[in-house]
Amino acid sequence: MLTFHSDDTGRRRARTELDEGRLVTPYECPERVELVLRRVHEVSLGEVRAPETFGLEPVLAVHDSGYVDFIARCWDDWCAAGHGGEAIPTIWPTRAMRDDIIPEHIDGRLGYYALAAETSICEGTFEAAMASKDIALSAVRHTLSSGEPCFGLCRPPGHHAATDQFGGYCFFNNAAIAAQHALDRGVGRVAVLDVDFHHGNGTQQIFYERDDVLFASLHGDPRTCFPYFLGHADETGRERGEGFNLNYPMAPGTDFAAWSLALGDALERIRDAGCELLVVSLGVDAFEHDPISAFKLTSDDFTALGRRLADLGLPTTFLLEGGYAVEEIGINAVNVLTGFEAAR
Ligand code: Q9C
Ligand code: ZN
Repeated sequence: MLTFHSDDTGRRRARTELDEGRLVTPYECPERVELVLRRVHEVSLGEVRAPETFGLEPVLAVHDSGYVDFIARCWDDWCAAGHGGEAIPTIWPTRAMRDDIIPEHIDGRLGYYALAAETSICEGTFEAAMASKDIALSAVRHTLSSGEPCFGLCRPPGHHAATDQFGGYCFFNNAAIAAQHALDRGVGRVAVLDVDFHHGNGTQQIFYERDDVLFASLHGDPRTCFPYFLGHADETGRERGEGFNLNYPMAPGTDFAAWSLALGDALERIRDAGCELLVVSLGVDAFEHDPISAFKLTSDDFTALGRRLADLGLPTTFLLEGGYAVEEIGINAVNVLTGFEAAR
């Protein structure tokens, strides 16, 4: 299987993440990509190629232009304001305030465009996010042109990024950008299957009123898990999108036996919907030893997941999302890919 990778993903090297009341070294770190890449080589998965560059047009197809502009300028504006640390939001347009006037000051803009406070913006963040979406676009283009599966070693991840919000370590929604690109190139319907431990709130929001993308997400129940405010089972889509959003929230402690029942249901619905392309939001933080997640999947379960995905028989693009057990991230992500290859 072909892998797309770029060293530019390493241009985001944040020093801070607000975690449990302390500033810690971010879980979402450049080493994640290095270790997955090492594993790709170890198992001889296949060729590793640099992405093409696609510019902002495919980003603007799913994100708000004011938001994209904010991500591009945030770091410079933060520095120009004389702020010494990394950019962390401290105020939001909450229920008791107005959200119809976008502030001018960077502190206000940061809160307007942020969905959470753990994702510090630092030098190189925009450049890394650009590389990440170029990887996703290159991967999906390869799948479309060849019919072959492809792996996009995306970083930063994307599935929490909404039309006009960043957070949960995500800036541009790589899977949504790739899915939209496929639609724009003539694919009739795309399935985005999100197996990351966390609900893909951004992908859900972007496609919520549409029937050309079927979004299915298996995740920790938002009653107790990030992102807390989206991902319940009764969110099934709106208007023509009704029935094209499928959430499978599961309790902390869920193991592969229970998780794979939800997977089976999602795969059946993807099959029934007549999707022509599968984009997998491949987070591997459902792993039993992930430091910030609560499911109990083993490394072998990820191989089994890959085999199950191959059963669909669809052209498939895998895009890396989360996964923070740095020791095992390469094994777990690549196990999905080798399981898929072995079964197709
Ligand atoms: N104490 C992805 O997996 N909450 N994002 C972290 C740590 C944010 C995860 C809390 C988790 C975001 C792409
Ligand atoms: Zn996650």
